[in-house]
Amino acid sequence: MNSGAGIVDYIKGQAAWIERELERSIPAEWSMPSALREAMLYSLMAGGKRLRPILVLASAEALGGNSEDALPVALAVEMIHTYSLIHDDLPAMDNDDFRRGKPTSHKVFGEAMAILAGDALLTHAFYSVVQSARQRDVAGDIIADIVEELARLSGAPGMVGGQAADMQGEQGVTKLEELEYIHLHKTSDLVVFSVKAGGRIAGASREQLAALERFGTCLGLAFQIQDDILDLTGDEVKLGKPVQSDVKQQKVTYPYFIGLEASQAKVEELTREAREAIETAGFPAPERLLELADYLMKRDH
Ligand code: GRG
Repeated sequence: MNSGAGIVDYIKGQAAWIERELERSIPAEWSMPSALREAMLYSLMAGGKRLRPILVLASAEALGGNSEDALPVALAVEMIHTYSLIHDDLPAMDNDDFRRGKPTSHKVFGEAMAILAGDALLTHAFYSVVQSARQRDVAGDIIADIVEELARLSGAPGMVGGQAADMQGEQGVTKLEELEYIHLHKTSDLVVFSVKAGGRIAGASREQLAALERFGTCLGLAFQIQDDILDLTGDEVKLGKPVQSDVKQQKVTYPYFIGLEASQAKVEELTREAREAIETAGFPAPERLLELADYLMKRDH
């Protein structure tokens, strides 16, 4: 799909496909309270970069696989990401009123329904992955590996653990290693899942999966540091030292520890390392993955 397009058109095309499929991903014949369906769809369809599902598809393509076969897993990772955002925005966590330019789920549907919409998206993600084993030409043991990895990387040793560490860290992250732990789990783990799952669908070998894991880890960390940089660049920034000493007012981010310029250099270094993991692994069609890594490093939103 979109094989001749530039990377921006590729992203737009894949995001549009993903959005069409997300919109019809909750079976119309399933009986459920209409407010729950509405709340699930409200957040699923609220926009967003669709980075993780695009990575699933691009990774399958990189190994010569069929992106149609990877689609249910791509939708699943976006469902997990969306649930995490709904819960992250709740008063008990970040207490945000807006997400992607729209009122957050709990502002529109109330806290209880927002929690339930998140729960329902989490479980629906696993439904989507398993259903694909039945409907498409993907072997059951590959699906079992994907389900196992999705549970691990989105769960306690993965994204949820990263979020828990972040919550505890609000009392004061004092070391860069602590921040890196949070970033690696809160952000990188779903990116790692995405690229490995796409690879698994395309029949990746153990070595190819190891290359994808390295790629995803570096890319996820680079993405998060870039996010930290973009958070700051609107503010007054003093290069090379903590922007403010008061951690209650100043979010403890990568630039907080090493400054803006060193953070930018770190994003470039991680992107190089991510590229190298793929370039040395001899994938049949790595171009889109490599272009995505470069695109994310240069993004400004
Ligand atoms: C509540 C279990 C639980 C987890 C929450 C995703 C998350 C973990 C928190 C959101 C806050 C945040 C900045 C997390 C770091 C990961 C990240 C950069 C999320 C935003 O992802 P994007 O930029 O979002 O891909 P869009 O809106 O484009 O989908």
